[in-house]
Amino acid sequence: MKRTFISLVIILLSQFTIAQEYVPTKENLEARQWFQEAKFGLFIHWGVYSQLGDGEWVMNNQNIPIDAYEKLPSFFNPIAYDAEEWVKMAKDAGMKYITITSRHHDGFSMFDSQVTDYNIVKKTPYGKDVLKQLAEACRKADIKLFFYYSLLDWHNDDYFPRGRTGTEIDGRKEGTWEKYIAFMKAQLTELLTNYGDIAGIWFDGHWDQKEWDGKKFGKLKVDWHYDEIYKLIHELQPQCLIGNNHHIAPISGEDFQMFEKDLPGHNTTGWGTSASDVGQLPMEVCETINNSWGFNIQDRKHKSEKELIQLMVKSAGYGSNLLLNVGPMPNGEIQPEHKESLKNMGEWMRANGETIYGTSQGPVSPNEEMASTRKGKTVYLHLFNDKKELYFLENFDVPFRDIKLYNKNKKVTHKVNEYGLFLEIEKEDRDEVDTIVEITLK
Ligand code: JFZ
Repeated sequence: MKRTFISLVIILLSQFTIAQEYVPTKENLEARQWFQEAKFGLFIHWGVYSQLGDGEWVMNNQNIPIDAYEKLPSFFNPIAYDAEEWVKMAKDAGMKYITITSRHHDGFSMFDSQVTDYNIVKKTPYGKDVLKQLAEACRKADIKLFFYYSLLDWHNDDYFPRGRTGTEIDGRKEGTWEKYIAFMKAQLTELLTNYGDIAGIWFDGHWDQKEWDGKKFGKLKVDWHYDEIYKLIHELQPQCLIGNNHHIAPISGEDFQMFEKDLPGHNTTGWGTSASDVGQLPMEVCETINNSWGFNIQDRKHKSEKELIQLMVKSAGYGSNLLLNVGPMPNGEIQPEHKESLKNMGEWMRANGETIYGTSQGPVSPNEEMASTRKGKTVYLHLFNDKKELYFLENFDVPFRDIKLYNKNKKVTHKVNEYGLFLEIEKEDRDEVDTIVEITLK
């Protein structure tokens, strides 16, 4: 009798710990609110890989052995790196935050770390902490800073069992998983102690430890110890937002959900997040300007200004942010084509940012022709097809007072019937990139 009672208590207690859900602090909830309103950020992929001009996966893609790859830091010397210039570029583009790779899959730490010598201060002729400089520049300019942090590591022997990538890299040894987890915790502690307030940690690489049959993912092979890692982060900096590019539904302890190269719920890449895994957290879409994250000298597929702006507007139409990427060159400069794109986006944002910042998802869900955002009693309808005169908003039944062109004192001719709302946009009023219509609700 006594024994059954004790075991019952044990069972109840253990279930209690399992069921213990993450409760975000007040600071964290405020940070989420800020994030949701920010709408536009700069993603930066920069590392010793940038020198090869073949993207951040070059170690895996070219199967570069450990000892060969280790030569890269020895001549990494970004003499043109100017953190304040990067921050200014982001700010002029209308961006509110920066997310930079602190350590990518190649395992090289772009910051001063005491728990590995494989870092920018110890192994490069440059010898300075680039993140520190960026953190200071961000603080001065009132831009928030996030750190990308790779869970997967092609260089650290303790990343063992290895995942499904980097398997052909020669020179990897077999270490201990628990030591790897301890290493990550120590580095995250450094990142959240030595750089002031950090707005968020952007994890990536979870999927490396999933079984893969060439078509779809199977089950996870390891324990990432997210419970401990997430707890550590929130204890060090409660406001720090945690996101994880795992492409599954949010895990307890996370504060935002990201969508890689896809709008929320559109799994066009095939390995992205499926519609059923879209959660309730603030969202972020991340995308490249050309087709590469890390600097790629052969990639000329730069998206047009129109594509980039429409992508941002569509993201906002889902209530999501857009985190737009640049891959700085090895000297620390950003390629001119991408600087130009950001400059143009900034111009657009200065004129039309009111229809993006601080808005939430509007009543018309985004499609190829349009998107909508909403702020209080105002709906901003964004029309993308300048060849079209008549726009039809199916089932639009939100009572409104007035419909006019944004920033122009001109009413829009419209008609409501049982099918929805029809708008007529004269040719002279159509914009090649985005014709914005303002609907004032009742
Ligand atoms: C990941 C990184 O691998 C990439 O280098 C970049 O940092 C991007 C933002 O995030 O991209 C992925 C993520 C998942 C897969 C492939 C690339 N996947 O599941 O095959």
